[in-house]
Amino acid sequence: MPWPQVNDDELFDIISRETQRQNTGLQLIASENFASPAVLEAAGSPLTNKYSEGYPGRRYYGGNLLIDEAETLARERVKALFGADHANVQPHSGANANMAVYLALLTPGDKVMGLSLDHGGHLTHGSPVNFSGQLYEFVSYAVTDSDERLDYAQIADTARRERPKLIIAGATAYPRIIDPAPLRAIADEVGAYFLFDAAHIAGLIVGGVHPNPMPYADVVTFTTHKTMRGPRGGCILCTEPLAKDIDRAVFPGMQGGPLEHIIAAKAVSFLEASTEDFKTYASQIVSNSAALAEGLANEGFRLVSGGTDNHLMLLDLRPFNEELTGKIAQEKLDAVGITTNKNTIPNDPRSPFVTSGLRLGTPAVTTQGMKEQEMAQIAQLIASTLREDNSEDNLKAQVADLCSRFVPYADLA
Ligand code: DSN
Repeated sequence: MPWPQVNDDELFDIISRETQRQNTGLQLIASENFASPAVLEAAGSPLTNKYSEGYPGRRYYGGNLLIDEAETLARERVKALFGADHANVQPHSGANANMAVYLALLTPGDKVMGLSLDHGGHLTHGSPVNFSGQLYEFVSYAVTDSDERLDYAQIADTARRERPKLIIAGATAYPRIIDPAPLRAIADEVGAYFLFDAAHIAGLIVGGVHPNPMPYADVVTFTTHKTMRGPRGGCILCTEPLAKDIDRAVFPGMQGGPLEHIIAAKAVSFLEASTEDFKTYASQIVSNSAALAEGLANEGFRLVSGGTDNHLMLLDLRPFNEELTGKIAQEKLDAVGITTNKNTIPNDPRSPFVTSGLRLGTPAVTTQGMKEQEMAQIAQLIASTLREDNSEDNLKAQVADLCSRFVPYADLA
């Protein structure tokens, strides 16, 4: 086989160093995880070579018999996980999934309600710098000033006043359970569609620790790489009457050839998510999150909304140190091998590039096998790093020592 005779040492060295970084540091970004070796294998398979525009049984190219089998497997598995009528597994990302839903259900200019970005929502829920905020008339709802949680009565009032065509639930930085039942009732009352964006919590839903929105929502979107622990990508689930419109919106509406290697990897992750082990995993994510939050509260951080009942928490850094911004905290933690992200908190006086908050999540460390005991240690390491009461070298060594007992990709190192 006349493969190119070049050794791309330059690029593979970068991959090797990134794998090493993931193996040796603490990955606390709430939207990240470690995909299993089987997921990585499918994602790196020759399915990447195939063009398959269309859907199983209706493709624009020949040679898709086996691709059809793989995509059908992915669709059937995810439908069973959520009890959905219909699944589209082709969206390349969560943003694409949401874009396809808007294309299917809305006309530009239509009114939509979503959680505002600076209260924990997502760019595609109407941010003015995103297509969503530019093409549709978004009306934002917010968390309350008193308890920093969603207030369904307040959302209902806004919906009655604004009469949106679509109500979106879901968030990227909201540490509490989102109850789909009252949102369905609100949507019914005002005659709106109801989209639940489960990007962050899909794995918690499938693992049985958060309510399944599928029986309530017209459409559920999610990403496959967060708590779901699959490859990077998106997915749309919907009721039967919307199936054709959703499929048409994804292809040919906004995407061309699907990434069938990634769809195969999604199928693998959906099988993994159907096991009893995954239920244990999902429940441990939440227990770890609670333990980490408690440890951090004991160290003097304020938890937005007072705590967490999912995989993430949002720290208000100001009570710990008035001068400490999210940006500085992220940089200090990076320096010792603890990866986090700065995040605005509700009503943050600082800009999104600086912030007064830090977002932390436990999906990745839970995949590694860490438990409550390790969460207590991580809370101390974070506090010590940000208090600067220990040398950077010493903290780095403690992080490395902890991670050496829970290496995710020992075979890839
Ligand atoms: N970037 C994702 C997150 O970190 O939550 C949202 O798209």
